[in-house]
Amino acid sequence: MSNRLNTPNDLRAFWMPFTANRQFKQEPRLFVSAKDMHYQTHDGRQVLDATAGLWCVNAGHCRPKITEAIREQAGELDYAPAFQLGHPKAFELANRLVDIAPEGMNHVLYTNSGSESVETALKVALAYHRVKGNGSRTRLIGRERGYHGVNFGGISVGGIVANRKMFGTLLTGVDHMPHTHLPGKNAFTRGEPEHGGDLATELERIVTLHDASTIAAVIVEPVAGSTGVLIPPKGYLQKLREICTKHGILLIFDEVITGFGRLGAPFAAQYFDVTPDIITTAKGLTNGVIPMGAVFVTSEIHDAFMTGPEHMIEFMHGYTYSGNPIASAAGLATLETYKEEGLFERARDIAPYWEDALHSLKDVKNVIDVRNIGLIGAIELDQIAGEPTKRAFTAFLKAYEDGLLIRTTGDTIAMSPPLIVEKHQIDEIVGKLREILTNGI
Ligand code: PXG
Repeated sequence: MSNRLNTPNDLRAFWMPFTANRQFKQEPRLFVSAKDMHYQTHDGRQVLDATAGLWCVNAGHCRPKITEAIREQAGELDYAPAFQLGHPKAFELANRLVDIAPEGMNHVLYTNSGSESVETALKVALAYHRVKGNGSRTRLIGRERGYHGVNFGGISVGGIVANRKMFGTLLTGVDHMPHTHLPGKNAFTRGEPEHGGDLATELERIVTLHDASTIAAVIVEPVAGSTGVLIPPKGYLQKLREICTKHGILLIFDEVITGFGRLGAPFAAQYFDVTPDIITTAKGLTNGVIPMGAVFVTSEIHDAFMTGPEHMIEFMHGYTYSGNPIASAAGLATLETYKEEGLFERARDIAPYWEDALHSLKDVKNVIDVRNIGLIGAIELDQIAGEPTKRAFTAFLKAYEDGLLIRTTGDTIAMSPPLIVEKHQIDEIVGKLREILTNGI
């Protein structure tokens, strides 16, 4: 294509997601290609990706096996109807997914995003109780500062005020546990914080208030990502599991960012050795390359639906693109890449180096906390008085100019590099951050 432009001639038509549109359009930041750990910008610069895109490109960019699988699938079977028909790769992928899932999570429903995985999980939970004859279990419990995507169920159980306040009354019958962020006690903790495990007992209080017979499910991110990386205090997730089991409440782990090796195990459930009843995933499932999500459920949940006449649809839910052939091919090639290159183990092995490197920033100006787990890290900055988010956003812009991609949320810098990151690249990330935070903002 001879007249291909690297810079579109007009940026106005695209109303960009979760973006300061006016700022962006004055100073656009466009990526035009990527390879392994780097993006290339429209003005010809290399940018080191410390965020795996948006927490999704776990195997690094433009990996040959995944690219080739997509190319081949697009030429062989482009689309197959998802309802009452199928194609082999969707089944094959489900089997490979179940192989790496926690024991007992033997069934998978497909979606196209993390947000849809959350909606699907909440609907499965409600319907499960109903088919079991417990139709009074309709309440959903989330957590303050939780992020579960942007659809109505997700923002209802979510706890990020800015994502909720514009959109009316949301779902009814939702309650929230307190978040677990205790900076006064846990600042600069390496890994799981000591303090705050007892906050799980707040769930008991909520159960007492509403009565267990009205509660369908509790949903949490094992590690809360979008709100600025909140790592579960020691014992917290185990305690949530105990309380849910005791009261017959389903426990949903939203593993959209923790899934597929981010913590050095396939899922956070295995990392923390806590098995929920439902796991939501997306992002790393296809290396972020083709939109796809998957919701894992136990046999107990799946089998509860398999009753009634066999010609009847058991669960009235699904998407046109559930298990889309090209997404399935991308998913299979992604799982093969993770396996062949031992990327989950790699993440586990390099995590201590990552931890040391991040915590070396402890004494840098305006750094008020450093948090880390697996290949996730956060650096919280002191807010500029009266101008929340500005310090971190300035750091983001400076880093981009300096060839480093970071994410910011509030005044926290969040990072989650691809699992192929090398030690010298970790040094580069931390070196650039030190320079920016010391001299740039
Ligand atoms: N659940 C969780 C836990 C997530 O982190 C979603 C659901 C929604 O996924 P979709 O695919 O619908 O966007 C997410 C998404 C960030 C960031 O920088 C995080 C997400 C998305 C974009 C940016 O924190 N998480």
